[in-house]
Amino acid sequence: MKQLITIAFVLVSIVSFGQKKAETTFVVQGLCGMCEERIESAFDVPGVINADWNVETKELQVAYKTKKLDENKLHALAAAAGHDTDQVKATDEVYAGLHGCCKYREGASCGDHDDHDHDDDDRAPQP
Ligand SMILES: [Cu+2]
Repeated sequence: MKQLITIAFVLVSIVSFGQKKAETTFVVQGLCGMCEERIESAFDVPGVINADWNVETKELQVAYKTKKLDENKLHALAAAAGHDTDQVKATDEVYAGLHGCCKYREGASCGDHDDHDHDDDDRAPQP
């Protein structure tokens, strides 16, 4: 019985020791599937466990290791890719490099029409 308690205690310690992860959700401006890909690949860095941006709500959900990253850095990652967050704005230079239909500041719209020609979801080679 005593042994069992010891084992349980050790397990709890291991679990809480491993909990150097955190999850956060914040708003990242963007418009379409291209934005989603751009935003999520911006979070393809060491320390990020998972990043998921929702085109409808503009909310980015990030699971990250607190040892490597903090919330400020996460906001900076989105801004570096050209997407404003509620805390950090992208520089005009980076923003200018976005695809025309991704210019969220001007209220551009990508998804509203069916014939948009940047359907790179499957990364098919362009002729
Ligand atoms: Cu876009």
